[in-house]
Amino acid sequence: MNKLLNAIAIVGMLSGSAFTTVQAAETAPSSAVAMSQAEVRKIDAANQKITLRHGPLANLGMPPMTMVFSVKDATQLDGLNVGDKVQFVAQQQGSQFVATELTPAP
Ligand SMILES: [Cu+2]
Repeated sequence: MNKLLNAIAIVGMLSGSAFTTVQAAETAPSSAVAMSQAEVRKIDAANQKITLRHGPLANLGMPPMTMVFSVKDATQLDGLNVGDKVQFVAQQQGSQFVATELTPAP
């Protein structure tokens, strides 16, 4: 009886640690590079802004919507047109949202 209980306890510990390892492996890469999908609605190169209809932003906990993002450099908007499908990383900096890694969707 004791041997059986020990065996169950060991299995429990093993599966518990395996679960923890899987959780850690899944969390690390997705938070490092969270690419989001979007469609270009408006481009304002003079003000370094782009309006995107974006999908869910997992890293910001934001549902799909249309909103304005800033870009660090107007050259990130070069070659983009209204209606283009793009991917980007959404970042919140204070009260404004910044689109980085902005590239046409593959
Ligand atoms: Cu949004």
